[in-house]
Amino acid sequence: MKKRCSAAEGNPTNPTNPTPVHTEPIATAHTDAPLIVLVQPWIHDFAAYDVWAHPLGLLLLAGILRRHGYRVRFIDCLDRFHPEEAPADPKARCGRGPYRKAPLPRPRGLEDVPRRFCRYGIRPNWLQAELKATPVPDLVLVTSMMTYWWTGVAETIAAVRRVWPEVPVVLGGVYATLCREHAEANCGADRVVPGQGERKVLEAAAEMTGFSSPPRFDFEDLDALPYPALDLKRTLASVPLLTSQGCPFRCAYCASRLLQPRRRLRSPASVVEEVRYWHRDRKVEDFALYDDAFLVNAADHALPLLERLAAERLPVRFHTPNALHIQKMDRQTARLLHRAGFHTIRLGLETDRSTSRRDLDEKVSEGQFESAVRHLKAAGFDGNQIGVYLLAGLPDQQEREIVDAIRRVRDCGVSPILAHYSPVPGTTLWQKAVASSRYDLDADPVFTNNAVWPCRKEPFSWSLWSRLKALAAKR
Ligand code: B12
Repeated sequence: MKKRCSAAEGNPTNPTNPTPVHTEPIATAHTDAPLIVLVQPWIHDFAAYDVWAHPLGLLLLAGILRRHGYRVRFIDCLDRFHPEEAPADPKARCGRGPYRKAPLPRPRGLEDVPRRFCRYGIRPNWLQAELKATPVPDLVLVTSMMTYWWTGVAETIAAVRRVWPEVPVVLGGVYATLCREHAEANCGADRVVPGQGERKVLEAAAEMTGFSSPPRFDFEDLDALPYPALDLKRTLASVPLLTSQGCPFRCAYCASRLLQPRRRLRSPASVVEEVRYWHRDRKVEDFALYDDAFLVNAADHALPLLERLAAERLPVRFHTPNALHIQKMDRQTARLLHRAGFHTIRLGLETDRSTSRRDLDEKVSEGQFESAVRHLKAAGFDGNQIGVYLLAGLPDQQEREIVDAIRRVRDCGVSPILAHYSPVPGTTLWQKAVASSRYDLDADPVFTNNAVWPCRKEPFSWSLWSRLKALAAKR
């Protein structure tokens, strides 16, 4: 393999210069530096909708690679604002909306599901044209999210290989972490790198391109990392924020601890600086928090951060598509969320069970949900700004339990949002899910797709789903 110049030789950025790296997201790479193409793959699913979704992990890695002297390009198979699309009204370019979709045959074993299975994202010939228009890179990095989207990942990698057969492809992300062996056997990548990628991506890139670039910052310090390279997106309709990583709760259905094993916090000052940056330089007005546990350790984290955001008085909106912890929602927190400009609030009630809840989680106890909603409303939030996630399709879950939970949420004047349960390997609930499924969940992650109600035995009643959906949507 060709030995490249090192970043220290070739990159005009002086590594000893203390300029804050995260405020310099524009490439400074030498033209001889390796080119890395980062790819967000297609989604294959029965339903998919963009809810402030960004490949945050992948773009974080792009930022890190760029800081280390690599040249980076980003190809987004989910780009809703692709130049080949009919031009949208600029005002309609918001952070939520439908992806383009095209029907596909249902995956083997799911032929009986009475719903359309689709590829979500850009047309294959648009991807091919973009690949052909890009100089042949030294390395391709592909990310992955939901485990059951793996066929979309495999299709994307195959498309990349058709244009660049000689270029090594590395796969990482949520699916690669939770189903490493499956990914190694089925996705067509040269290498699968599980786990958090900040340091590992540099090691893999160095090994696969022969370019040496010593680490430029302490990967343990979240404030030292560059901002995610969101500037590589053609349209930046919103920005995802990760103010903390990990979650101390050990909920039986959740994979957080497998993906982000340690709880780590960014400093409030660095988060505010990042918000200011995207708003000032890219005119972004919508910010989505991706934290698993934003309100945990609130006295040291969320509260001082919210105070600072409120003091900034920026004309921006914050959204929490990943739910907030109900038990942490007190009067002060609710008021600060409102003053700081939070616009969309999602709470994780998950289930209405009280006595047997401990098998699932210890997130909510008696009365806490109603009190959280009271605090939010007293702080100034309108009922329709507050959505409450309810898990539907847990092993052994009865219809009655979901109906009661929907009613309980509606009685508080806020909106129930049914979140279909997707069993995740490695979580406490996995074996129970396997035992309760009509599919062989261990055989193929596509069977864990939440749209197929994987934890129900035959005969499965699709009309039950329609009834629950209608009940949740009722005004
Ligand atoms: C934010 C989030 C969302 C956001 C959207 C995020 C998005 N990009 O689309 C919202 C709230 C909308 C969402 C929705 C859903 N989500 Co979600 N979500 C998350 C969450 C909390 C964080 C993901 C994230 O961005 N993390 C931060 C970034 C920095 O990490 P990362 O992407 O993993 O990247 C790191 C590594 O993976 C690696 N890496 C990534 N790419 C690559 C590439 C290479 C080459 C390498 C080397 C490394 C590498 O390095 C990165 C840095 O360390 C995860 C849980 C978690 N803690 O990860 C659940 C999670 C992914 N979601 C999950 C689920 C189930 C859902 C829903 C289906 C929930 C529902 N029932 O409705 C929906 C479906 C969304 C849809 N579009 O259809 C599950 C996935 C389960 C599964 N079977 O795969 C998770 C794991 C939560 C859980 N239940 O345990 N989600």
